[in-house]
Amino acid sequence: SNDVNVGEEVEYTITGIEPGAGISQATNKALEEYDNLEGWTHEESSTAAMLTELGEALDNEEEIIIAAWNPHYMFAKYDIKYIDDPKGVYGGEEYITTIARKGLKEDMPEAYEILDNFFWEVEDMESIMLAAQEKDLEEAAQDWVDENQETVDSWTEGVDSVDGQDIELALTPWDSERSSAQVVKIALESKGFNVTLTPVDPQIVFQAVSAGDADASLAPWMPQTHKDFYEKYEGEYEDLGKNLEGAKIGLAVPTYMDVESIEDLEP
Ligand code: PBE
Repeated sequence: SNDVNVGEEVEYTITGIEPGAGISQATNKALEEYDNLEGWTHEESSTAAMLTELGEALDNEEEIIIAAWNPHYMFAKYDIKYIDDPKGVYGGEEYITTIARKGLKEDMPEAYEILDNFFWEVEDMESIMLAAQEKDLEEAAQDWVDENQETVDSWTEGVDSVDGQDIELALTPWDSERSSAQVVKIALESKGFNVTLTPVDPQIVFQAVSAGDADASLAPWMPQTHKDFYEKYEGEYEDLGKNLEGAKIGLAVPTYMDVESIEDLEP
């Protein structure tokens, strides 16, 4: 409400996540672009720490402003809402895209085809992330594959098997990307591949695939979240197209907070 200064309540701090995340870059930009955020601090730490702080704030009905995104279980588990971003620093609807090193199509056409075919829905990814709250994410991914064999078959159908070819996928450390990588690992293994998953920062995903150190990645969020990295390495990798639509990043607050827009935050 208007008699409470939200800025003061949250100590003029936005609770962020890992410094290497695209959303952290966006939050740094927001602090520059919104005049009313002058003097505010972006506290970067980790996703786990942010979620802990969010849970504690909700338990105590305290105010908090977090860096948020979906697909993620945070919107199912906690009563939170995105706030408006009239300057569009966090973009609008995001998609996740698949990139491959140059030459993969010629070197490993079977893997290329599976990667090219891979596409799933927000609900698919989220069901693994939710199940992974109570078991290993690897196990949750295997369960999802078992229950969605037709979808997985549609990615591998007509693709020849190989005899133990090695393939390395670079991913980012968030559960969304751990889920997609794990599911595609299982699909590739069903066709005889030996799959290594390498979690790195978003920038390193692009660097590794561009250098040919990794064969492919399912992790880039576009058109905004990883735009700077995408453009920095553009032309040095191949974009195979969307593997998921309907993602989003932004700032979020508990629903009991009377804040609708970043512009509502007082300097
Ligand atoms: N995320 C989840 C990542 C990409 C996937 C939104 C936290 C990021 O900001 O880079």
